[in-house]
Amino acid sequence: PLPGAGVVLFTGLSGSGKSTLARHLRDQLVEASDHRVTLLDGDVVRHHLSKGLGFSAEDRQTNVRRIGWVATQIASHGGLTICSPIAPFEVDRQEIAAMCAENGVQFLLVHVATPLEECERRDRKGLYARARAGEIPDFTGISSPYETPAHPDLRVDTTGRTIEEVGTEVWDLLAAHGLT
Ligand code: GGZ
Repeated sequence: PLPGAGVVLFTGLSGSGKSTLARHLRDQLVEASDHRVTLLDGDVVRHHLSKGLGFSAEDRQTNVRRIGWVATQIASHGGLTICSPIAPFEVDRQEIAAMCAENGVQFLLVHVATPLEECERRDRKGLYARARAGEIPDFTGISSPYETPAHPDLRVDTTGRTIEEVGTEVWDLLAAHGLT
């Protein structure tokens, strides 16, 4: 595998802290070593790469596999890609791992395991309240499943912790795999 190349996938519920952790990691990597880092955040991806897709199981699968494919392409040419979709299904996460393996690309899975109660308490965008009210169908954790990753490379819960604290654990994981 190319040194410093890889795919880091943050998976977790809406409001778990995935995007914040992903951005924090990107900033740290750029600052530390000017890594060629690409951030594929859930929100941004859905405005570009996956525009028009919804939240049915099939559309999520398409979304997550597209992210995985792009991330693997970038990494196979020496880049480091950080992705932060919810990626609620084990089979899709495994598909990304398989794509990486086929291309000789390092893959790290980080489960941002902030519990539903905490994500719902934060409800930064008011989406949980709307989902509870039945205004958003197929909402992850409420009316659509989230399959807990069985063997992530790292599991972190952001409840009561700062991004810097949790970020250190993520950084150490990447460092241990030669990605910093
Ligand atoms: C889950 C939804 C939904 C439904 C809109 N279920 O917290 P956010 O707002 O900013 O991030 C969530 C984002 C999830 O998109 P992903 O592409 O990451 O999902 S997946 O990996 O499952 O394809 C949330 C918002 O979109 N959102 N409707 N029904 N999240």
